[in-house]
Amino acid sequence: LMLLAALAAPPEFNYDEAEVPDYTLPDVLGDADSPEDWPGRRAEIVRLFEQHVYGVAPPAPEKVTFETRSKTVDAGDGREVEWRTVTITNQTPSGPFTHEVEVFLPAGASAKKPVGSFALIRYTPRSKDPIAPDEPERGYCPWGPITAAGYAVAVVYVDDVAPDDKTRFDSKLLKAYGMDGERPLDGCGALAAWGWAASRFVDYCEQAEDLDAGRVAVLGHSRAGKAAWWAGVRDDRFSIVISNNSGCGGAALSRRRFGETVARINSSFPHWFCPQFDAYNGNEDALPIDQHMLAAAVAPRAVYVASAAEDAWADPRGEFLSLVEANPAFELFGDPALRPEDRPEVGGTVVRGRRGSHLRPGGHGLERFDWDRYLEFAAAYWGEEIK
Ligand code: GTR
Repeated sequence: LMLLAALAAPPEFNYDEAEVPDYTLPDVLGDADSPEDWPGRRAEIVRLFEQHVYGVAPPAPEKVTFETRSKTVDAGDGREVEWRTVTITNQTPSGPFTHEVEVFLPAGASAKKPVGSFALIRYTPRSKDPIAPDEPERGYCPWGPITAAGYAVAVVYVDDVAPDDKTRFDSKLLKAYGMDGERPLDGCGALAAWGWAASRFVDYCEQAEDLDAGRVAVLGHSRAGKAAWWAGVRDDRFSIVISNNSGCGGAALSRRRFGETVARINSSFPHWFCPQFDAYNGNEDALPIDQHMLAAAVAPRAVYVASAAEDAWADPRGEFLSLVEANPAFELFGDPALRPEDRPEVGGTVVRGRRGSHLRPGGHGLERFDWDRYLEFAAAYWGEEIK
């Protein structure tokens, strides 16, 4: 499959490890050398990514309100699950702006026993591929097994926030904030706008009695994985940040130029990043950051990288190396180092302190195998037992 992909790809794409250029990564810690220094360094890293990669997202709304409607659905194993649609209304400079999240909650969730949750960023329009109340084992969102493990899952639809379309991505949220049209160099791209929407789900958890705002993991697949990787850094209320096959502009190191490159992603998806990111097309060594600094900026929270063995376009090795290169930040907090040779075999998992990773057999996707690993990692990190 790798060979086929290599043959099919135009020759400028490299799929040969031997052809990865030598590179030097920017330093993670800067002047920081203690946990006390870290928040300052973290803020610098966030600012660099806003300026050079993702752009500046709108601020958190001054006021946000929620309306919910619920149904009880059958998880297929005799359990009842609450299917709750949350309509989120944000007060913006141009008036109310609404978007929706769908949450599946285990029956035991209550004010006395609030549950942890997974915020799943979903870019496919709901109308095209709705999450169905009669499909508890749905591939990308198996809400049956997730709720059986005692967690909620929230599908954060972002098509109504920033459509995944270069001509319309700014027609909703960014328009509401007067950020549509010609963008400054650090103008907000679609990925950052999607992350903004995921943060509104944490706002909801902060006031919903049956969801624990201290235990929210953020994830997404592929382009939504890139959005989750950045959202989880910006908003430190997320407890666990998960990259599922996020590749270029997500977990993968840009300087490796393996599979998808900065130049390629900017030409295919000019609306995902800020205009300044174009300056690094074919010029990755000039980036003042690389994607490992996002893994680092999650510290001292938990971060997880999931790759798929046949997903060469996303550079599975480069995704794992981001976790490794985040060592200095995690070591500040007493975590053990992760080494390149700790990279899991196909089908394997590695967990070191607050960092975890697996290499799923097969290609690009968010599958049950991935979810089972996330449930295990979350339970271990949150100090719980899987029910
Ligand atoms: C591809 C893109 C990747 C990844 C993927 C996806 O076309 O090159 O960066 O985002 O789409 O989202 O499935």
